[in-house]
Amino acid sequence: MNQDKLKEQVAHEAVNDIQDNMIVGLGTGSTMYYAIQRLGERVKDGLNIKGIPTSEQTAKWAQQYGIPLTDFSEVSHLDIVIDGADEIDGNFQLIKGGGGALLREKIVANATDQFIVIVDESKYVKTLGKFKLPVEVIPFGWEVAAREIEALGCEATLRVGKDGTFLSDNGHYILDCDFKEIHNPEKLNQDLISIIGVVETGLFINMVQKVLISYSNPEKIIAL
Ligand code: ABF
Repeated sequence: MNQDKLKEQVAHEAVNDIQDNMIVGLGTGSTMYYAIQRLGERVKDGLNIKGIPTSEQTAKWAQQYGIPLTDFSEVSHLDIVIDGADEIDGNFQLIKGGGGALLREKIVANATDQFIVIVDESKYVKTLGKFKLPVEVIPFGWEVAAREIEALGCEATLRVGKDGTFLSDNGHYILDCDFKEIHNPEKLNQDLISIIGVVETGLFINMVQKVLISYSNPEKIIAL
C-alpha cells in the first residue's frame, strides 16, 4: 500500500475520536490534509465542532471543507489536537516542523491534554535525528544563533523557500539542523531554547497522549 493510503487511513481513524461540541486543534502537513477532509465530511453530516488551525495552509483547507474556525481570543483549552510528525520515537518524543509550522503547532499542542499524533510507519524511529531538526529563529542575527546551535553538534542550514529564504507564518526563519542522532532530546530542546534568537524547536517533548500508526504489511493501524 502506498504512503498516501497509509496517511489517509490513519487520518480517518483519528477523526473518529472527535465528538460534538469539541474544540479541535488542526495540525499541518499532508497527513492532516486527509484528516481535515474527513472532518469536513462529518461537519457536513451535522458534527458541531470548531477548529484552531496550526498554519495558514491548514486554515485554508479547513475553510475549503467547511470546518468552522475559532482562536485563542475565544478559547484557552482545546478538547483534542490532531497532528502529524516527521519522526516519533518509542518514548513518544517527536520531531516536527518539516512543514515550517512548528511554533503554532507547539502552542496548540500545549493547549490540550489530548494530543493525538497520526503517522504512517515510515515516521516511527528508534532514535530521533535522521530527519533534520527544524529550529525557528528570529531573522535578525540568525547567523549568530546558527553558530551557537552548531556548537551543540550539528550543521544548521537556513531553509530556502520558493521565493528565497523561507519565512514561517510568524515571519521567522527556519534552520534545519542535522544532528544525525539525538540521544537526549529533552536536554537538546532545553539547550536550544536557551539560545538568544531561538523562538522554538521542532522537538515536542512529553506532549503526546496517543499515537496512531498505520502499517502496510499486514495492513493495520496500531494505537499506542
Ligand atoms: C506537521 O506534520 C509537521 O510538523 C510535519 O512536518 C508534518 C508531517 O508531514 P506529513 O504529514 O506531510 O508527512 O505537523
